[in-house]
Amino acid sequence: MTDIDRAWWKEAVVYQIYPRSFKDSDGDGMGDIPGIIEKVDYLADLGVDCVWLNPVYESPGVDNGYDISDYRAIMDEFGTMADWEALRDALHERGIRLIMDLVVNHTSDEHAWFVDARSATDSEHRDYYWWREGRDPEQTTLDPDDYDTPIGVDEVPPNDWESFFGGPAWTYDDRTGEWYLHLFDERMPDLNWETPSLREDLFEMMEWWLDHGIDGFRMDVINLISKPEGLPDGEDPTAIVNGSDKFVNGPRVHEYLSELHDRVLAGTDSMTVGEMAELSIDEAKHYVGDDGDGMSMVFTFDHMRLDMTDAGRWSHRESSPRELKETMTHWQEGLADEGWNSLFLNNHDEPRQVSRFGDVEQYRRESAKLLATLLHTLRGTPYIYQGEELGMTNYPFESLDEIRDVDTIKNVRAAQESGRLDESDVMDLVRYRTRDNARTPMQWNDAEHAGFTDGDPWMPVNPNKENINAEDARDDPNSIWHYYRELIDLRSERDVVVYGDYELRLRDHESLWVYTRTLETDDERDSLLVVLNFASDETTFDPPTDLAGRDADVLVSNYDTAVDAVEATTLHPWEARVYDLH
Ligand code: TEU
Repeated sequence: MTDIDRAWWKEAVVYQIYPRSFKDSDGDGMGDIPGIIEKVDYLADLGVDCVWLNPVYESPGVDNGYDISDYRAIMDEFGTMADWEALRDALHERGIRLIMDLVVNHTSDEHAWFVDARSATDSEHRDYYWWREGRDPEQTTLDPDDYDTPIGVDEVPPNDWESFFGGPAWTYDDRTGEWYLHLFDERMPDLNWETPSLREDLFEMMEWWLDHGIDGFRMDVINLISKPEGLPDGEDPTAIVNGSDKFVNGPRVHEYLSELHDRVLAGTDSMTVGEMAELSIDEAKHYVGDDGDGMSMVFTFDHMRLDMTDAGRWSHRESSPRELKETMTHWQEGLADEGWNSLFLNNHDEPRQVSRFGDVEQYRRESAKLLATLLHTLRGTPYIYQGEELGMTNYPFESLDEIRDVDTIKNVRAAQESGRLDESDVMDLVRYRTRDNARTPMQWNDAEHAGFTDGDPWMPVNPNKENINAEDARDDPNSIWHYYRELIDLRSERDVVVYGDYELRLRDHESLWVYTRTLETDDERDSLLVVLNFASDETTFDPPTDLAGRDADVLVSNYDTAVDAVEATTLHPWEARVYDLH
């Protein structure tokens, strides 16, 4: 018997919008907020419950909006505050909530705080950021030639940390002769959460957005906000970037986030999802568990690292469906009793899921549907990244000139300079990995520029818009789009999809992923069986003995299937079945 601990954000399906690439309304080639408003009925038809909007704040656009110069203003290219309010209302009128991206590990270097901070060592906002004197190279193992300092400055940075975008995490600023910290681009300085007035300013900014009627926050790299005392050099040579063993889940992170929760979120019905690279289950519970910081759920990335070697993101190894099953099961089991998972296989930072985990060559439609079945029947909140519901694929990039993403450009340059990448494999890796795969324009129809814009799109449109686009998908009852609708409907009809326990079956099978979801309440026991054939070949499914022969019918499948019991069968390539167990 279970008391269901209900929450709207557990029951919701979230749709992620990357505004730059969703819909352009004014022909400048870049998506905008009025463009999103044109498409709110599309979202309502799909049946999603919540939109997560990637950053739309004022920004010079070094990292497509993750470099914010004013938290309380909308970027000109995206529209005005009045447009944003109209979007909020259009969504709310259709029963769709809205969560905003919260980027508070860093700002843009054009933010007024940083402009003031860098003006003098005793400026009012100096301590909103991390400033340190450089070190004498003689006293370190660092080579001064690796750093960009003016002639006459013979210094190396305060420590050896590296930026996620490649190169050092420190930049020398000749106005005051000190270095500032940036875990991402040098134009994205890290905020110093140790400064109480900074925290106060950030909390007020969050309240301001809640007062504007938003329903929660997606918290960007939120487990990086606390840096350790003394800013020590990294010690772990296998760390994802040098120093991450020191600044990920730093010493005061829970203190800050509890304060944020008590001060801003407590008593509101808003949701928070924390983006957290490098997280163990025990650590996750400190954020989302019963005695945690009150965060609703976490985005974790173990399953996004399976196809990398120890060399990190700019490497590639083949990973197997079984590894994916084991990794995601580890999180399903780990947060079974406390905490809550978010379910995703792609987002604006990752390649397209069907290209990465499915078979785009032979079984694009079938494998896209199988991946959808997985995400919508595991325990947790499913996220749909724009275009995923169409089975959009990676883009056939041919040269680095086509790449816009600062992360790809800088990391590739750094890897080439250090000799880690030879020219022959650069483009293979870029095509496979670049974040720009996710950022090509949404494919609305088969017209020029896929109906995304009347102007020149800021990123090229995938030529497969001819047969992968929203208009065709909506006309075809057998499309991936309609299949997503079915899964979303199933979630809203059956509590077991949201709240049921997950139990993995046939654990050792190489290509079948089989699990039950079971919900016991006072008056009933509801069970589903999910069977997924992660292979481009037919595969025999022998049900576990306790389920064999059980009366059942198939609720959702990507092939035509009618059964009245769970029986041994040969599954088609990428076949997915959700059985209703009677
Ligand atoms: O991403 C954080 C992050 O660490 C990665 O997912 C990132 O894309 C990659 O590791 C870079 O090396 C978040 C945002 O989602 C991303 O778009 C931003 O670029 C980044 O933070 C900085 O704000």
